[in-house]
Formats: sequence, structure tokens, C-alpha cells
Amino acid sequence: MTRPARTQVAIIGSGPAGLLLGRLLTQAGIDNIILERRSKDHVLSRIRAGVLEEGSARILEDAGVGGRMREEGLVHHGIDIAFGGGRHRIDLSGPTGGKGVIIYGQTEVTQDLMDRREADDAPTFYEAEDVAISGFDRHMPETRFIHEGRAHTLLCDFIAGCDGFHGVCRPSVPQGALDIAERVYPAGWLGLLCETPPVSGELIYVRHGRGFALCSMRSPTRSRYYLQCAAGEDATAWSDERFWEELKRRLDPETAAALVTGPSIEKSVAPLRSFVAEPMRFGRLFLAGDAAHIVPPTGAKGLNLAIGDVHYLAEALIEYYQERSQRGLEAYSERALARIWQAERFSWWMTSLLHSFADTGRFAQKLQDAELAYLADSRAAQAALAENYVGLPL
Ligand code: RFL
Ligand code: PHB
Repeated sequence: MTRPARTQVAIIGSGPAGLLLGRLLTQAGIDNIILERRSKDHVLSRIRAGVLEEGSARILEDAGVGGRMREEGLVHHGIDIAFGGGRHRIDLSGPTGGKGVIIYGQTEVTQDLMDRREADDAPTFYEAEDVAISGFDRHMPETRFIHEGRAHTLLCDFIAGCDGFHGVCRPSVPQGALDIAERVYPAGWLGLLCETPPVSGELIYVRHGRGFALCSMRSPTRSRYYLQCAAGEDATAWSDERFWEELKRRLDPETAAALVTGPSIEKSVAPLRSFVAEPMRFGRLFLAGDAAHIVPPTGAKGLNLAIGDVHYLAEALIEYYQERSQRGLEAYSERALARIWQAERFSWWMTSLLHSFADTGRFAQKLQDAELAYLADSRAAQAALAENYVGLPL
């Protein structure tokens, strides 16, 4: 056993939440150490989000990691909703005073943050095994882990649980101290990444009787497509041919004809879940990002919420260290949750609007038809979608 090390903030998880928190603290001169269960390459190989709100982009820029995003990211001012054999454009910028979203992969955000952390010479332990946290209900939180076969103990002032939905931090809070709200949807998303030009200049969200589909992208030469599939579907059961055939069936004829197919680089299945654990603080442990909440990916909110949480948490920790004030830390959970519940509502609504679920009957289907018709015709309905999609104020 090595002698206990000490830091001000121990960060568990090196996803976007953990890495961004680390950067914001380092920028403010606050000492932090990140512990990550996986290897750096594994973290970078996970294909996930693709849409950044302008508010998230500004936070990344202020953190000094926005350069490549501003150069390579694609600014979008609209999305298409496709149903009933036609496509309907929703203008994002008109109703929001010129706002849009930026198409820039989570993998790239993660890479930029990792590069910056390396340049900062801030410590990260990758492949940290058996991470366990304790003492956060008292004054001396402690993190134990195994690294390269040696047991380590890390003492700290605070623990930031940025370890995602399947992490160790949330389950370490005593049972009964957290209120859980959860909805698991009876479907998943099968995603495919490939080196082909996107079928359209903007994202297309497709509602179809055979199930939802999404045409997204990472760059002018790289596309990302999704198909609604059964929950727990095995991605290997889907050959590329089967995927493309099914996607074409769900697209309107014109879009299907324009689709450029190619060999997949990656294929994976993601579950659809809404989940919130509250409060997001227990003593000296703070939860942020997917560790505290999950949204179904339909509204493109997960990564943006993680960035928002970390923005609030970093502000609170900086206030604590610079002004010895607990005010921000005490307000953190309530402040973050107010925004999270707005995103939960929007993501649930987008999901319900566009998916076909086996357990919903004719009444729900007819309501979906009515809601889509309203959305296609009503500027007020389009404005409500646009306002939420580009992101509510931080
Ligand atoms: P992450 O990214 O899951 O990172 C958590 C990290 O913690 C590590 N970890 C541990 N480390 C040490 N000890 C342990 N015991 C640990 N347990 C876990 C993990 O290895 C990992 O590295 O959480 P974070 O940082 O909170 O970030 C959240 C985002 O990743 C997530 O919300 C988004 O990807 C969600 N999401 C989307 N969000 C958007 O804003 N826009 C989108 O367009 C979007 N599309 C998506 C998505 C998520 C998807 N999937 C796969 C669920 C599309 C998909 C398909
Ligand atoms: C993606 O490109 O991965 C993506 C885009 C929009 C979403 C979800 C995922 O709503």
C-alpha cells in the first residue's frame, strides 16, 4: 500500500463531465485528480452524442477547448421532422433570436479535453480498478483504487461523481437518501457510423409505422444513422445491408433515393431511458452528468446536460475555494435539477412524438398524428421545439 495521496477534488470518471470539471478546476488553480475505470483509447472509441447547444459550446470555449470545435463543427439552423411521406423543416434560428446547434462529436470533445489535460499536466489514472468512495458524509472523503496492481488511497475535500449511469458513486449513497424517478421505454436505438456524405444538410428525425429513424452526421464526409429497434437488440444481428434496407423503408422516397450507403465503421445499440436521482449532493459527494440523470437521446440533451451540471458545479467549487463560501455548493443540486427536468420533459416529449411503441394503442397513435400535424402547421409549436432544442438558458 502506498502512502495516501491528497487532492482538493477527486473526480471519478473521465467522460465529458469529469474531464470538463477537471479543466475548469485546473483553470482556477484548484487541484484535482481523475480516476477512470477504462483505458484512454476505450473512452475515445465510444461513439455517442453529436449535437452541442450554443451554451455548451461557449462553456467549452471559455474552458480553452473550443478551437477545433469552432473550426470543424458544423453550425445547423434547422432540423427536419419527417412523417406521412414528407419532410417538414423546423427553423431553429428564427424563433430563438438566431441561435443554432453545433454538430461536433462527443469523441472530439473528449479528445480536445484529454489533450488539454495532458498539456496542463493534470493527473489522470486510467484503468483504475475497484474504485470505492467513503467518508463523504463526514469531513474527510476518501477514494481507494487499484492501479497497475498497487492499492492507492486518495484523500480529498470533495468527490465529484462523474462516472456515468453505471458508475460507483450514485450506488455509494445510502439507500433511501436519493429519490429516483425513472421510465424505461420499450425500445432501443441501433446506431451506425460510416464514411459517406450525409443524406441531407441538416438532421432528419423520422416518424414511421415501422419505427423511428434519425439521419445525423459528424462531418461532410461522415454520417451517423439510427433505427429504432427492440430493447436489448443484438447489433451483430444487423448486417450493413439489413440496416440500409430498413432505413430506406422508413425514409420518404426522395430521401431514400439520395441516401449514400457504405460499409459501417461502428454499430451499437443504446437503450432508451429517462432517469433522475435527486438530490445531486450527499455531504461532500456531488453527482454530475449521466451519474445523476439519463435522457433518451431523441432530444440530443445528454451531453449538454452533463456540460451544464459541470458548469454549475465548477462555479460552486471555485466560490468555495476563493471566497470560503458554501452558498454555491448548497444551491448546486436545486439549480442543476431545474434545468435537468426541463430537458427530461423535452426529451420525453420528442421520444413520445416520434417513436412507435408496441404498448401504445390506437388512441396514442392518433394523438401522435394530431401533434405532428399541429407541429407542421403551427409557428408557436415550432418555436417551442426550437427553443428547447437549441437549449434553455444556463
Ligand atoms: P460518460 O460519458 O458515461 O462518462 C462516465 C465515465 O466514467 C467511467 N466510469 C468509472 N470510472 C471509474 N470508476 C468507476 N467505477 C467507473 N464507472 C464508470 C466510464 O468509463 C466513463 O468514462 O458520462 P458523462 O461524462 O456524464 O457524459 C454523459 C454523456 O456521455 C451522455 O449523456 C451522452 O452521450 C448522451 N447522448 C447524447 N447527448 C447529447 O447531448 N447529444 C446527443 O446527440 C446525444 N446522442 C447520446 C447520444 C448517448 C447515446 N448513447 C450511446 C447512450 C446518442 C447515443 C446513441
Ligand atoms: C447523433 O448524431 O449521434 C445524434 C444526433 C441527434 C440526436 C441523437 C444523436 O438527437
